[in-house]
Order: sequence, then C-alpha cells, then structure tokens
Amino acid sequence: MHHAADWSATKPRARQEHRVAIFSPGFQGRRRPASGLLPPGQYVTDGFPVLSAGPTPRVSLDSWEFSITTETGARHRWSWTELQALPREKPTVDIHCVTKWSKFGTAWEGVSLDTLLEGVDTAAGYALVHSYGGYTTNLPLADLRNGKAWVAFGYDGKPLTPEHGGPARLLVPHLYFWKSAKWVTRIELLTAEKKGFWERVGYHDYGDPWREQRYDGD
Ligand SMILES: Nc1nc2c(c(=O)[nH]1)N[C@H]1C(S)=C(S)[C@@H](COP(=O)(O)O)O[C@H]1N2
Ligand SMILES: [Mo]
Repeated sequence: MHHAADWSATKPRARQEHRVAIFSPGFQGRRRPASGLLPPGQYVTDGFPVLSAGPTPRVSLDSWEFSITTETGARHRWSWTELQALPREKPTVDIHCVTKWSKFGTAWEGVSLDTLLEGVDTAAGYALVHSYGGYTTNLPLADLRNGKAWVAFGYDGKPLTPEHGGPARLLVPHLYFWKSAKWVTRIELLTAEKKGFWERVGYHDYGDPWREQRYDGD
C-alpha cells in the first residue's frame, strides 16, 4: 500500500518516475538496478560512507524503545519485540547526502511509519525526530506518511550495523539523508515546527534533494 496517487499528480515527471521506480511492488525485497536519476549537484558512490555528528550510541535490545508522542501528550510506545512483531516492508531506495554523495539501490527492511501511525490520533503538522545520543531532525508529518518513511532495522539482508544507525534508524529517502535519523527512539508530533540539530545551524528546514534545498534560503 503506497498510495502513489496521493502525490504523483503534483510532481514533475522525472520525480514521478523516480518514485514509481522506488516503490514498484515487483521490486520489493530484492535489488533493482540503479534508477539512473541523480539530483542536481550530487555524484554516485558505491561505498556507504558513515556520517555521525558524535559517538555511536550502544543500545541493548532489552532496553531499546521507540515512541510516538502527540501534541496532546499521548504516548505510543514499542519495545524491540513489539516492533519486530509488526508487518515489515523491504524498500529499495536511492539515498542522497547533503555532502553530495548519492547511493543507488540501497536495500532496507523495516516497519512503515504508516503502520506505526495507524493508532495515533493527531492533528499535528510537524515532527521532531529524536535519537539515542541526542541528535534531532525535523520534518512535516506528511513526509512520514503514505509509504515514504520507515523505522529500518535491516540493511542488505542483515541487521543494521551500529555505525549506520542500528538497532534502528529512520529512513526517509525522498529528503536529504540527514533527515534519516540514526538510532531513532522517539518521534515528537507538534502543531508548530521545532528545528533539529542541523536545521538550527543553517541547513534547510525541508531538504528536498531534487530542489537542491541544502541550506536555509535555498
Ligand atoms: N543520530 C544521528 N543520525 C544521523 C546523523 C547523525 O550524526 N546522528 N547524521 C545524518 C547524516 S548527515 C547522514 S548523511 C546520514 C548518514 O548515515 P550513514 O552514516 O548510515 O551513511 O545519517 C543522518 N542521521
Ligand atoms: Mo549527510
């Protein structure tokens, strides 16, 4: 269920093709060739660089938890075991870092934010994502819905490694990769925008790689 029709009508043709390629059900769960579509100013890498603003937090699965808090103070919480019991998806997507590397065809496993938001009653328009270690990043709640975002715990058929955000990270591949918070633990839903770690020091609030929204004012 990816609700492609919700956004495709408003997007330029190149972006529409890109999204369709990403979410084509026939490619779920196995590698696909690179889309060949590179956002402006980016170059392709075959490696998988590690970019972390601080030390890698080590979180035991017994104490790990993920929660969504709403603007009314309600808190929805999942233990590791509860997260693992939810329906999984295997998105294969291209990722784009603001430092200009892009990686095509990355294969992940995780739980869709649509699944996690199913029982969450909210009128919030914004989300502030919190990680173990203190990293934060902000985005509109709409960008977490409709098949566009996951809490990912698998990469390339294996558990996600700590340096890439394991046990679990946010994956929001349609925005620059700094929005994909590693070691995610909470999503705070808000009626007014609060900026995250990079957004507060001059990076773009939204960060659309196709519009090259790297810095505030782009
Ligand atoms: N918690 C946390 N998440 C983070 C970061 C970070 O420093 N801390 N860096 C961001 C940036 S700038 C990028 S490009 C990607 C890098 O992910 P990777 O190290 O798996 O390539 O993670 C994003 N998520
Ligand atoms: Mo980045």
